[in-house]
Amino acid sequence: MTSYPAPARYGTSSPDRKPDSSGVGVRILALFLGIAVAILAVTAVVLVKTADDARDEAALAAGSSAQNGSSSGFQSFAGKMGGNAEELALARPATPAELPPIPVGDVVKVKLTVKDQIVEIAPGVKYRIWSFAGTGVPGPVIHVREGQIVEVTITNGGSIPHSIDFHAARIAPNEAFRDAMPGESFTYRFVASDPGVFMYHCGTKPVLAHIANGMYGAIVVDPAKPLPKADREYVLVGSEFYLDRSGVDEPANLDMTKSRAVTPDWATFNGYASQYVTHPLPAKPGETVRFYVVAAGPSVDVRFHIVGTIFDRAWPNQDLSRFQTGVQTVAVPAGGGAIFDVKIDDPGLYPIVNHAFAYADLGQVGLLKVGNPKGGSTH
Ligand SMILES: [Cu+2]
Repeated sequence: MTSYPAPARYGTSSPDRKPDSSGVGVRILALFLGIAVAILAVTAVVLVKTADDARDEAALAAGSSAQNGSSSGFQSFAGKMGGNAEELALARPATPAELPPIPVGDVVKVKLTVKDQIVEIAPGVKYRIWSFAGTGVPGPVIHVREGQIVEVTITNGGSIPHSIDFHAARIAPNEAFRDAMPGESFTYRFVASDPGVFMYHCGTKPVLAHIANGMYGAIVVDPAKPLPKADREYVLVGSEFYLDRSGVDEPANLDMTKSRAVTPDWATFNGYASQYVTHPLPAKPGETVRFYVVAAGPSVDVRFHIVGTIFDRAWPNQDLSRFQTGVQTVAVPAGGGAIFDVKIDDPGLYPIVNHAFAYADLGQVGLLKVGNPKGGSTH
């Protein structure tokens, strides 16, 4: 049987090892160790300092993000309003959200004269838009019935080429959606063959800029076989804005870099941040309220949700062949539309939000005021 020698214990000197007879060696070793420790200590201090700086920067960014709604590194003007923001918001009448009636006749004539305009998109925040009809942003809501002919005349009263692309049309876009030069006017027709709620917008390059500058709107095509009866019908067009300055002292223009990075300063329903918080959309208890929602973007979806209730019916992507029931939130994609029915019995203030809350925070929020409730809203 072979036996192995027990291993030398740690710290005990092996009898084979030459005892360190030179005290000088020990001292040199100690010196080196000392220097190494000092270097490590200095490095540690530097690292801690760097980490602190990074943490400070992160905190700063987070702080400005909370205030400005962006941590992208772009300068954000989110939340920067005129001094008397509350008064300004109250004094400005809300953009009408009610669905307008359907014009009679087989042909519905839609005449749009594009115009450069300065509008307010939030209290005291001015922005230079390219307006589809000289009536601000979004363009007018168009309401027709399935089977009607829509005759569109676009007149370009602006300073650069523009066009109009209807998502409700089945038509060769190179003809119908072509550019109208400044001063030019032309007409095309399409049959409203597909019911639902659709976006229309300028399709001139760069489309991102033309949509970001306010060239969009909604067209509602009622189905030939009507939807279940609704007591009230509202149209909400979601969109976001990218500002090159605050817009408080002088009107802002589009910041194309921010729009490419999808770092908006403001998000709205019907072109003005939080306008239906200041001026809630009314309903009576027990009424069926229908919402036609379009996400115009240019790039942000609307995750449509009403706080405190559940949609009784939802037609995602305006597929009217069926509806979903008991739905909490539906994503309306940028460039898409959806229809929602809600019936609320209890009086109260029910927040209407983009449940991607970054955008609610930037102004894509409103209130449905059912009855005459007491107290303020929660969101
Ligand atoms: Cu345009």
